Amino acid sequence: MTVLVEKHAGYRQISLNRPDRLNALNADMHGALMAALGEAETDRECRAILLTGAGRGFCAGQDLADVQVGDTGAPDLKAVLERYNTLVRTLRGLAMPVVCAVNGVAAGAGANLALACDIVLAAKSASFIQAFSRIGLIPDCGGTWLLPRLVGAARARALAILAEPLPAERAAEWGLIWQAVEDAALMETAHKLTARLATQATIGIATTKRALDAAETNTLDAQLDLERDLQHELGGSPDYAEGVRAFLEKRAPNFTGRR
Ligand code: LHQ
Repeated sequence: MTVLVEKHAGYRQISLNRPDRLNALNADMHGALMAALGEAETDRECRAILLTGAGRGFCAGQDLADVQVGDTGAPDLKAVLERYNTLVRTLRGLAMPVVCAVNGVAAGAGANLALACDIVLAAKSASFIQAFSRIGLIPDCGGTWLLPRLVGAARARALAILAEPLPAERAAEWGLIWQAVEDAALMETAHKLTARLATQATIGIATTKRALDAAETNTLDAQLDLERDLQHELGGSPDYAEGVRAFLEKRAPNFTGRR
């Protein structure tokens, strides 16, 4: 099984599982990961996802043995990239928060899949490598879009061109990720965070994700209108009513995450 799924109360842990290849992605893993995300989305009890890797690495990107340049001519990278693009769009568009626990090296597409998640934690021994330039490619999986937005133009360029490993602690200092955590504490921290998110106002969080992504291309004017409209929608949600009631009654809210 190239992807493992564990069900927890309110959320699912999805683990990339080709540890002897540092969880490099092949066609089978793509299919399994898409299926796991699809199943999580249709499970009404699932309100958050925790993505991580089995073994010592998070994900070494594309399995390069799968896209070798052989006697039959150049491989069809367009077709391969279509699969990645679908994966990134799906991850980004999930109507629930996605926590990524980067347990070891995250290289190439593996790094950018992690960065496409909503909240990224990394073990202090982990590192992020925009490995693409080492093999004559550009950062894909949204890397050229995400990197400058997360760390600014100067750092994005150097990361993309130099392909040097960026240690987790520096990644956190630079704002590439949310937090670097002691190795031994990574999974416990990630589980606690995901379990907490699974009890929150899921539709509100999903809408926040949508609004933040839309802001990347909107003017302030357009964004103000969008915020007004989305807030209006949320104003009719059971979780908003419960949140306000709980505040006024000085108790913890009991969100359902449902429309
Ligand atoms: C691997 C891989 C790997 C196969 C480690 N493939 N076996 C999209 C579309 C189309 C085309 C191409 O690309 C893309 C997007 C991309 O992701 S491009 C970037 C692809 N990834 C890379 O270039 C990273 C390649 N890996 C590495 O540079 C190193 O493995 C890193 C720096 C990640 C880790 O280094 P080490 O900790 O020293 O581990 P290692 O290199 O010894 O790897 C362990 C094993 O895993 C090893 O196999 P072996 O049989 O010798 O034990 C590697 O060959 C294998 N492996 N990455 N991407």
